[in-house]
Amino acid sequence: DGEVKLLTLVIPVEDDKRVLLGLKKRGFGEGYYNGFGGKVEPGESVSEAAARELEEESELRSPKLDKRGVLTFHYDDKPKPLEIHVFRVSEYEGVPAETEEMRPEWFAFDEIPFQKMWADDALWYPLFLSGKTFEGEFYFENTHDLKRHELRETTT
Ligand code: 6U4
Ligand code: NA
Ligand code: NA
Repeated sequence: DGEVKLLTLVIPVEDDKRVLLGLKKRGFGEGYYNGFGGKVEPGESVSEAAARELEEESELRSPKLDKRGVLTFHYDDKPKPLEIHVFRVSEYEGVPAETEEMRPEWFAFDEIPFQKMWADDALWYPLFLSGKTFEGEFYFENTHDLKRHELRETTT
């Protein structure tokens, strides 16, 4: 067990115009729109975990997950920070389907429902959508209140 908990977040992008988000139906972040993802399991690489969670939660399969950023979240009510690896997917097979965890929906880049998402998303999605790579740290209180953050673009 490391000092952080590793998670993945996969955001399908279509024609550089729309993103596929899912309304999370259960668990951590229930009620928020988010990308698809979850915990990295023992024996899995981060990108294997990302591909598995994308398929489990949206029924899409992708041969190409493009790592765009690493975000570290400090929650005052969780023992370890969450280190979330963010991937962009622009090639995939399948049709998005509702699963036990997520109800998928396409959003135009300028209609992303940030008021129904984690507070950090409005800060880093602009970098993600413009094709940049990035890293950041976010500090939350009471699970949902973003108190401070650092965010920077990285060079690939
Ligand atoms: P179970 O219920 O064990 O199957 P699992 O699918 O492994 O869970 P889950 O759904 O709890 O994991 O993972 C949380 C998801 O929420 C990951 O994709 C990361 C994402 N997430 C957590 N905090 C976030 C935040 N502040 N901003 C964000 N995504 C966040 O955009
Ligand atoms: Na999940
Ligand atoms: Na999981």
